[in-house]
Amino acid sequence: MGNFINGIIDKKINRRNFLKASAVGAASLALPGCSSNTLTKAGADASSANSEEKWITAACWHNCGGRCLNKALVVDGVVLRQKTDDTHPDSLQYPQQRGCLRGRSQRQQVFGADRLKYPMKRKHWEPGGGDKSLRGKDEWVRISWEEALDAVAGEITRIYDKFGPTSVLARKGNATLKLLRKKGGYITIWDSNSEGTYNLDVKKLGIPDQGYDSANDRFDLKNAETIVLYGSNPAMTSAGSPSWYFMEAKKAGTEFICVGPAYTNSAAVFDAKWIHVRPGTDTAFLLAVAYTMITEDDPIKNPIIDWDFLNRCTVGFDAEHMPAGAKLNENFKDYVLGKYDNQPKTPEWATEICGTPVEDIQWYARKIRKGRKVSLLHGFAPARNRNAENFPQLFLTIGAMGGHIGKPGEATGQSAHTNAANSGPSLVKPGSDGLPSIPNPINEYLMAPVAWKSVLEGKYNSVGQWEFSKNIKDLDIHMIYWEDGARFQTTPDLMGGIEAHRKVDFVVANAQFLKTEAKYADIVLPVTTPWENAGGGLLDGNREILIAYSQVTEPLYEAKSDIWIGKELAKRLGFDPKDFWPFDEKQMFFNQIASSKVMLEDAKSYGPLVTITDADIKEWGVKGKPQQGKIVLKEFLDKGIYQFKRTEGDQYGFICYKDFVKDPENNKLSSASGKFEIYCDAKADLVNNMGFGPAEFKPYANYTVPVEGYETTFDNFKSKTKGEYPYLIYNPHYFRRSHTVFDNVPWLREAWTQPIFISASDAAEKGIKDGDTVLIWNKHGKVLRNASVVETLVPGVLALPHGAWIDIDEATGIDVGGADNVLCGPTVSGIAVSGYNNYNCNFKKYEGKPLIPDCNKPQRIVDLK
Ligand SMILES: Nc1nc2c(c(=O)[nH]1)N[C@H]1C(S)=C(S)[C@@H](COP(=O)(O)OP(=O)(O)OC[C@H]3O[C@@H](n4cnc5c(=O)[nH]c(N)nc54)[C@H](O)[C@@H]3O)O[C@H]1N2
Ligand SMILES: Nc1nc2c(c(=O)[nH]1)N[C@H]1C(S)=C(S)[C@@H](COP(=O)(O)OP(=O)(O)OC[C@H]3O[C@@H](n4cnc5c(=O)[nH]c(N)nc54)[C@H](O)[C@@H]3O)O[C@H]1N2
Ligand SMILES: [Mo]
Repeated sequence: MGNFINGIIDKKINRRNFLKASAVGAASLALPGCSSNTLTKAGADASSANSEEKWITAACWHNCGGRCLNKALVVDGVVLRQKTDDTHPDSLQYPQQRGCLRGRSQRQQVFGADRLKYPMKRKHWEPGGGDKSLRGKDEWVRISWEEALDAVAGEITRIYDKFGPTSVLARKGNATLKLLRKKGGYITIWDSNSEGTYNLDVKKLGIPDQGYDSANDRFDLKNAETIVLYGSNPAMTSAGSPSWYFMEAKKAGTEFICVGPAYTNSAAVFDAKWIHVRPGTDTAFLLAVAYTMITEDDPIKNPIIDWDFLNRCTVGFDAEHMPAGAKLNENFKDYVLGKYDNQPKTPEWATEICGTPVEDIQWYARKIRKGRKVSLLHGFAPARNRNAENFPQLFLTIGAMGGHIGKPGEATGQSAHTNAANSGPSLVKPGSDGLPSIPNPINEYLMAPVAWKSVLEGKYNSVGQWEFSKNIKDLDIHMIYWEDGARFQTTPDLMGGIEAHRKVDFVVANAQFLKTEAKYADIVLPVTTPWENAGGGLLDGNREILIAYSQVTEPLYEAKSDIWIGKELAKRLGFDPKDFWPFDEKQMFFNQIASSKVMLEDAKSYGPLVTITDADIKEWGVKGKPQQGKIVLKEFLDKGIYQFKRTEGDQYGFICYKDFVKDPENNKLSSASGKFEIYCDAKADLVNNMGFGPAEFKPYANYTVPVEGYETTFDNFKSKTKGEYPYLIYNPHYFRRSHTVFDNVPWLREAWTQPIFISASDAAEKGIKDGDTVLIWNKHGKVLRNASVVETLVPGVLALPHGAWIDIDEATGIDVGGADNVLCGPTVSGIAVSGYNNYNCNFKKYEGKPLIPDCNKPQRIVDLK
């Protein structure tokens, strides 16, 4: 039986495969820009005495929820080995920033056989499009940079002249896209991605922007009797030290509860009690928790609700606490008790939806009662669902009912990504490169899940960003420019996206690999990775660190930086590159370092981080002024990191909302009332006015049936007749990759498969065994994956790891890569959230040709004609 931790079926890293993979890595080192005897050096003579050896801090730049120190051993220009943080001894107070297998495999990514070597165009492309239906399946032809840049500039000019800036769609990137902004701008895509419905301007509820840093810092964890990890899986999704911090609390006696559809790695590591909740049904679960708290509470005999907290710090809980000027004469408590819809939100009502046993709902409600020290920590996964618009407010409401806010050991807030287990303002902050900012003059957004539908239909709902009101406009996209990111692959409705890509006149991508954006483009411009970039750069991560990386290798093959491409295109578009890049990369890096900040002893203000002397400025040949900081420039670059020294009990500890909870009148929150808004007209108006979904969101957290979610797996929910797509499916973020990055790396493919996780009972019903090839499909698309049959998943729910590269078999139309967004479609409601975790599907054992293991599948390497 497979296991949920890594989906390993029967695949072990064997010595033969390891050597094979290493050989690919070594062979790929024989590149222009590296010394000619690279292969011999890498293969046989690594420790030769007269070689020049140097450990260089190498960027580990991915959006993986960690930020670790990565060093590369460079011998005569060749990377031989990697290591991680050994700049100081490891301790809990002052931990090393250690990398994971992904970071440690990075040389297989940077020097991968799949790196794009030359500018290229698809064979049947011609200005205006050529045969557009061939996008994604045409042959590639090598072209010169001259030809590529002329062609791209030609199409940009033609399309802007003929159709204007609103005919251009672009997303993510700050080099070549600057030119498009100067040309008049472009329409972009707005995506709720990481934070889901925490993007609905939760400041109006009194929560910090997007919910970030709303819990306490790491030294406070063990003050909790109970830590709830709510839809959060730091052991998989927050690399670095967060799991260690939680483990210390565990050792100190803190009990852990994990809430969600799977018994996660984190639940296993912290030996948590697992509360089963189907994905996308948290509102039902939490309403029943509220019902239990309300009906069991007796201020004298059985105090569960913290009435003092509700009185002082919130508005809208009940009829006695309504905010001034409330538009609706309804309150949360009476809603929960069923006063308005004759449906009390009992555990028996909820269990039909969320699947949580009644006694577990009650157990949870009693656990988080007033007076116990409870930290309620949420990830954003429960907010990445259709109809999860009430999750932020409801999670807050429950925390407030128990009074678990703003005290040692008590928190109600976010714990995920780089600030998992450790909330608080940054103690060290990266500076700015000092380049002039060139804003996009067009303030138009396609909402991500319906972006491709909009392109195909020629109409979109222009709600703006933070303006939010329905406004249908015409849309006529002629060109797509992909610079950074993988925003075609990572946006819902990939199949619609392919159609949209085959409709427009021109698609261009800057790319390191044949990422999906490049695969479906007409012209692909090969770009460098941060290991090749002249100058170097800074990377921030958790609140205590700032990493400074340097160039590890010369640019590979003909790859160029995005900035170089930007400058070359600028000339061809009649702009002066100096207007965009008035100085070089070295000066940019210097500016970043010089303007980096560190928190001062008063634990409020910031001062310069790095000490810079006149001699440094001279040596670098840059413009700047000397300054006094906390670390000298050379040491910063040699170590590659500045790590703020914390000690327990220091002045940098953080208890979110502490001042507010002590004295609400003099420390108002961001909401209109200055308090936590359990009733908030602004929230309801904002969600309902966007025009994406049924206007049924109330000013308090109410239950709404999702447009796609658990209920829609039935034809008839009342009689429990299942529908055409009777399963829920969600996308855990996954060890093998950072989103789409590393998907092609052989070592990581061996370490982790890309399975479909299926519960043992569902698999048994369908006669599916571990490792069988399974077809998963819905009305949006079809994918094939091998089954990993697990006991750790709620029945009726499948888990498809996020980020695998789409790989359409053109004969069958089936994606054999297992891409999440083939199945996650354009169904929207509310704020048009990207609902990655509650869509519907069906599955069966595949009768066609079985899949070969990913690690035996050829990498996506371009065969240039
Ligand atoms: N290895 C790796 N790490 C990553 C990333 C990556 O791609 N790979 N991506 C990074 C990024 S950008 C982000 S945003 C974070 C995401 O970090 P997380 O949000 O922690 O990651 P997820 O795996 O989406 O969700 C965590 C767990 O929540 C549970 N869950 C899913 N849906 C629901 C739901 O509807 N309700 C409840 N109660 N629980 C649910 C599942 O058990 C899931 O395993 O990860 C970061 N870290
Ligand atoms: N179905 C589904 N979809 C999801 C999610 C989900 O859970 N389910 N999760 C969502 C979340 S939380 C997030 S944060 C997004 C992430 O979405 P993206 O940000 O689109 O994903 P990444 O794979 O991190 O994109 C990195 C890409 O940028 C390229 N790149 C890196 N550096 C450079 C550079 O210097 N120049 C250029 N030109 N390119 C560069 C890399 O090669 C890689 O292709 O995905 C979202 N999409
Ligand atoms: Mo994310």
